[in-house]
Amino acid sequence: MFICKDATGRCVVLKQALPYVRLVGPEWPMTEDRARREANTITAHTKVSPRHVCNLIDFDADNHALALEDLTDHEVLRTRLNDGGSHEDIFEQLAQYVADVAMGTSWYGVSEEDFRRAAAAAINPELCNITEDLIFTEPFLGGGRNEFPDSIAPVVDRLQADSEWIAAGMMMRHRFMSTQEAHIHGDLHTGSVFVRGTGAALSVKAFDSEFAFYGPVGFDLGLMWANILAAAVRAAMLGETDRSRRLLDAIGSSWKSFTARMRQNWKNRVTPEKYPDACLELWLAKILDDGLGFAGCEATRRTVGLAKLSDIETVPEDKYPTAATAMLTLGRSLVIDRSTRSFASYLEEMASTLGLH
Ligand code: SR1
Repeated sequence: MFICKDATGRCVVLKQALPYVRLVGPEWPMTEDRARREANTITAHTKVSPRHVCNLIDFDADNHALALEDLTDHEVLRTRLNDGGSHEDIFEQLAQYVADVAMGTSWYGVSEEDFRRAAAAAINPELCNITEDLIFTEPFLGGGRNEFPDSIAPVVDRLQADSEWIAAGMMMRHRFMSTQEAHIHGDLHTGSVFVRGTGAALSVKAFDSEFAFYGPVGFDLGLMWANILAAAVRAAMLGETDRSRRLLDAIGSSWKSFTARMRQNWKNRVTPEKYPDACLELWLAKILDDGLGFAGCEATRRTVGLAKLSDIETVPEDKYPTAATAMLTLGRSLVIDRSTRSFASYLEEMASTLGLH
């Protein structure tokens, strides 16, 4: 990333894809074509959700570089949450972004032929492969890049000996790999969102969409929910019980915001003669089921796998085992029990696990 300013103070941010995974280094080579895929995603998302996307100013294909809108007056959402800042309306707005992308890039938002062409152009095998390994394979089956302290090893060992949980996780993996609903962001955690201000001045912008592809809409919601959960766990560990409760409430209110926006967007579907209103309700039920399951996978992965969360990693040392165990216990419930449980019961379980009653 390069922040480039001219003498008058005008600024663009240049983001260049390296030929390897930045988090790990040159020993993990990675296609630079991910820059082009990210540029395409920003262009597609800007069409349907201009308010919630970091704008693309230009793309240099030869150098795999994006010129992006200057958002240096924003902060990363995770940083704000870790510092105890306001989350009011942020997740509700992110849910609107997910809904606008879900409807605007799906079979319902474009012609079937256009959908197929766009989905083919957005294929992202290498980055999907990272997600499949890091979120769906290694945390469930063990090994790979997993790493966690001895203090939680007994909990992880128990999970990885739990055949019911493993089977349910592998079904989430399969769902991720085989579902082509819309051009999803693909990595919508709180480190992929810039925010500025509060109230009427709030600005919320998703960025870093290099993992985007045509996949299950519930994946974006699920990642967001697991990351809200991590922020709530952190707040509870710091003794901020009211704040923790309000963060958990944001999971419920983001779902409300998502469904309200989907119902609004549904009125503009391109082929209403094919899709009666009942189709939307069935789709929403599927998205919720997926979202909860993916949230469970993300909660687990961010606790035992590569790319952990500062929310959890930086709680006071004596609270870490409780925080990590809460992520793992709730992660397990979200993955295995969905067919027999209501959304409300999950929110209840999260609150009681964090001692918020
Ligand atoms: C190797 S990249 C590790 C993680 O960082 C990204 O933000 C994705 O979540 C990915 O899984």
